[in-house]
Amino acid sequence: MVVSASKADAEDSKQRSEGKQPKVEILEFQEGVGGYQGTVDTELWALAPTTILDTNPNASSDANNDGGESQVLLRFDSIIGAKANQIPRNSRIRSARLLVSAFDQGSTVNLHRMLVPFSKTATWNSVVDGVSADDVEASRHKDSFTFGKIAANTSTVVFDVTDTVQWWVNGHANHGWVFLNTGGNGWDFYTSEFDDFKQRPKLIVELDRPQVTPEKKTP
Ligand SMILES: [Ca+2]
Ligand SMILES: [Ca+2]
Ligand SMILES: [Ca+2]
Repeated sequence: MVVSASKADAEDSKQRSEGKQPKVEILEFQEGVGGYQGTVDTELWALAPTTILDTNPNASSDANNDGGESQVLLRFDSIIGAKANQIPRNSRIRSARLLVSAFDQGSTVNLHRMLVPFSKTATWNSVVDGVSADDVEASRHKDSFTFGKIAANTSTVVFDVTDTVQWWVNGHANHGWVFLNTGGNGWDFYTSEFDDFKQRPKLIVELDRPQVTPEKKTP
């Protein structure tokens, strides 16, 4: 593993020195803005275990939402590819930030990378008792977390998701994230169905788009 990794690094830097200077670029993904459509976000609630909550304009993560846990799933589809407004494979991700517009103060919420697919119709039961951060359904590792205290009115909360976006660009499947609340004070934000486009979840990615031809696939 170490040998192949360092070999890949060597090839990478060789390619970079031979190629042109990479161009820094910023791509933004927000439902209904700039033609982007591909956000999937929904709440799973243990007390409404078969109810599809995808079309709600807001979602809550809460370890104790009236007696049952609420979790939020969020994914941006079609963000990686060869089109001009997509992140090309082999890009270097300088930074990736997930912004959500929160409107309710809550307990600390952790953001975990999802490891299995989910659909718009996901429910608490369809993913079998909600999502567990067990390295099977979602990563144990937290990408980022909230600090709980936000203003009572709407407030943008930023999550650093650089490592996860780089992981996807490197070839792993993008299954989005799950927001898991550590306590019983629900933390709510606006979803991609919210009327005001500006308050919908937004992914901002700063990247180096390689200007060289993609390297040959290794067998
Ligand atoms: Ca939704
Ligand atoms: Ca589960
Ligand atoms: Ca609250």
